[in-house]
Amino acid sequence: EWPIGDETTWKTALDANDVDPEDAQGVANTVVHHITTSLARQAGNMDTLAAYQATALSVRDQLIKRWNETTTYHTSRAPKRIYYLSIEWLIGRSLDNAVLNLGMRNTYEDATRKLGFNFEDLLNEERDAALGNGGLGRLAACYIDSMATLCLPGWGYGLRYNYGIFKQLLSSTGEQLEAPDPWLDRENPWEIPRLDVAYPIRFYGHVESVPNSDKAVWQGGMECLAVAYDTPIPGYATKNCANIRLWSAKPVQGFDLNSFNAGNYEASVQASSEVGNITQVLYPNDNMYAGKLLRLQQQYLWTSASLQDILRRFLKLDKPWSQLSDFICIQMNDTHPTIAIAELMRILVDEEDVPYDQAWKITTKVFAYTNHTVLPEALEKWELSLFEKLLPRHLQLIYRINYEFMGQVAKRWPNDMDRMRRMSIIEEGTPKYVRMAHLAIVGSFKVNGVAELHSQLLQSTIFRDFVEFKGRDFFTNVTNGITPRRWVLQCNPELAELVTHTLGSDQWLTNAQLLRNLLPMAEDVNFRKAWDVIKKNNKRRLADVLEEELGILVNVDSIFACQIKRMHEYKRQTLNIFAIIHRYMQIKKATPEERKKMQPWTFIFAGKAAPGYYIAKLVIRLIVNVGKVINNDLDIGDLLNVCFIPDYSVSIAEVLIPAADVSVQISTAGTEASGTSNMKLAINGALLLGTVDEIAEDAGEDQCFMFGHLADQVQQVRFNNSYNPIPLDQRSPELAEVFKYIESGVFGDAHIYESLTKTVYEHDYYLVSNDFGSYLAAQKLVDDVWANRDEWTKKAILTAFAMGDFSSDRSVQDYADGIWGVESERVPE
Ligand code: 8GP
Repeated sequence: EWPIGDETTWKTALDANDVDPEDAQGVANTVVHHITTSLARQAGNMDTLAAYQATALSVRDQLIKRWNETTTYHTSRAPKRIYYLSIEWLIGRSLDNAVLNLGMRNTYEDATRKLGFNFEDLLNEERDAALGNGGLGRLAACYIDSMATLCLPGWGYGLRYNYGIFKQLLSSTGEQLEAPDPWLDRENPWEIPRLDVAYPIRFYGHVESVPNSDKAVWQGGMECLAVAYDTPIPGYATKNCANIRLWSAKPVQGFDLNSFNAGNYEASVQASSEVGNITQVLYPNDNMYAGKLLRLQQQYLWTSASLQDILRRFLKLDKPWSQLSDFICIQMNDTHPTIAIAELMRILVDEEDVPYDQAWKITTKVFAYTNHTVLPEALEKWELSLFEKLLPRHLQLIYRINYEFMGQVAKRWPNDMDRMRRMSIIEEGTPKYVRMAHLAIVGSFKVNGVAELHSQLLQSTIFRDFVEFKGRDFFTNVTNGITPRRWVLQCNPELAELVTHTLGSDQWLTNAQLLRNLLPMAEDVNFRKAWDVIKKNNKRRLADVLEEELGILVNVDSIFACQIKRMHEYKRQTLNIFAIIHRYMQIKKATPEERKKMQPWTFIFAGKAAPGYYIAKLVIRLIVNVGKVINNDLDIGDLLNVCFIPDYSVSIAEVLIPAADVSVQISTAGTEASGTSNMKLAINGALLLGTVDEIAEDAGEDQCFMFGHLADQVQQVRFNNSYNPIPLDQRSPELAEVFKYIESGVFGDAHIYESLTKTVYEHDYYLVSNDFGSYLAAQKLVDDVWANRDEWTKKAILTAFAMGDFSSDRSVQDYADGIWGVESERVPE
């Protein structure tokens, strides 16, 4: 029975709407339709921005149809669903990716050309959705692409920040300046506001216990709403479309009625703008915990709204709570959503009348936690007093969780007070803290690291006690991955075409292991030629950008060595820039004959420093100023260039990565959980110059240039640096020379860099001096191989085509099989 109105009218209208534009004319029709309706423009009055917007809206129509079909299909099938909770989604641009995944790239290109526009120009009108800092946020974006492509019934949940990661500007003296990124100013064609999907969120207030029960009543404080905005994510070669639901904070009412009545109009408006603050801005820290109240508000608003949404969907199934984990799994991307564990307990116990013990059984079958770092400064721990003020009921529940947990620990290890102190969710001391990683472990059924070595280190260091408590099987590894759709097909179309042509099909895009079939092509002269042409084209494209944007002319026949990632001491951009200075000194000293034998390099850096991270910002300043001297030194010809590309973003990465010859991955051994730029660079044929890296196993150590102390040596070296220090000129005479050169003022006032060099002169926690000599030696090996370009190309091909394991499809399938227990639900054609 048709619910409302006349059935024939409805069905005819639905059918009429259901036409998929199949050819360029059909697509052009939809674009023009949006120009004249959605944009309210005269057809003749168009610029590229308007053309981009109309094109995006036309693509969005396609996505929404698929989104609807997927939702309807999954609702009818009622499968187990996976929800991926990530506080960051570093999506980048969507238009190119969407038309590629829809298989409509050519049609859209044709259609817009016929309408008088160059498709590339339209693509460049789009602003990046930069709702993330770095690896963790981009990982979430790759994973949702894979979830859609693998047809998994899954959604992502996050926050709709009005301001994404800051724009990085450089002052004339090379200092990083931060400007806001109001990415929504131009409207975001990819989002669907769901103003009807809104959940109440409470902060502060007080708790009243209910006698003779586990329950409590949390009331008062401040209430606001979390409103949903959806971003459809199309899978590749499937109708399935996943969703990222982002929450925006809104006041419950437009104004506070009390102040309104009192005639205090200003105060009433102010109250609502305070609420709006919650989702205003992304915190710009990467691998560094800041402990701000607003951040905890963000975390709670996001996880509470997501849980309410997830449970509402579950409740429609009419199943008992005991079956919750048969229908849902929640993956926590780091500890940021860990408060969800206490929130689920609160909902079950306080609102759904589930007894505490039963609620705990249900809760601990639902959550899984991914750890992304062993760095202690990145582990979240909230000051207890702040936590208690904002979320009083949650703290009570955490106390109870911890009480029961400590009881179990005491039972296994009686009188081991030290162990209890180490493992407790509450860190004793002044002040006290709530340790989110401990809560995440205690409340989850599975915990994983993001690379083999990282997962091992987790178990042998920061989570060691928990391994003894939970057993080895509780901890697992899921090595990170990247989507070959964006990171080959979209960013390197010529390489993608070569691969598809040689393999005779594009199936490698959904089964990246097929790339291995191309390994023998390393021996094929013609293939190598084709490969070199593509690399050269990509290098030219980047060189044009460097000339246009930075005014730096680079030698496209030089080795393009890219270190593109957040600025961080552990990532050791320092090691790289010091080695560049060393190279410059060598060139300056060399005779013309010797110079002829030297290989030309172009070092490319890009990355943001957290605004409050003084040393990281100083490193940027040094790189920029070294670049100025070297790039302007006519004497050295084109043997060396140094570029710092400001405002690194997903879009800039898409230009840099296909052009790289060398992938610089030189963080202190054991500090980088996984790294993902390494995977993108390798699959595009850059050779790995690095300390430990899991991809070296697949590529083969022969293909890579590895150097430096290993993870298990780091502690000892650190100890020696601090307690049995040897003067720098003995630890590394080369580095001591470099420092003297800096101190001589060649790169500007030497005092500026004192606090940076001091970190090395003194404790050198990151082993810059200890690894310097072997880093130089590894670069020498790079020089030698570059001198034999045929050998180089072979290595590049062998590296790229061994990268199948690092597809995010493999990672996500590992999660689905090993942790989530969800299966593919492909929407029928
Ligand atoms: C990063 C890790 O540093 C990197 O090794 C790993 O590949 C990546 O996560 C994905 O697993 N960590 C972060 O991006 C991070 O801690 N971000 C903070 C802002 C939360």
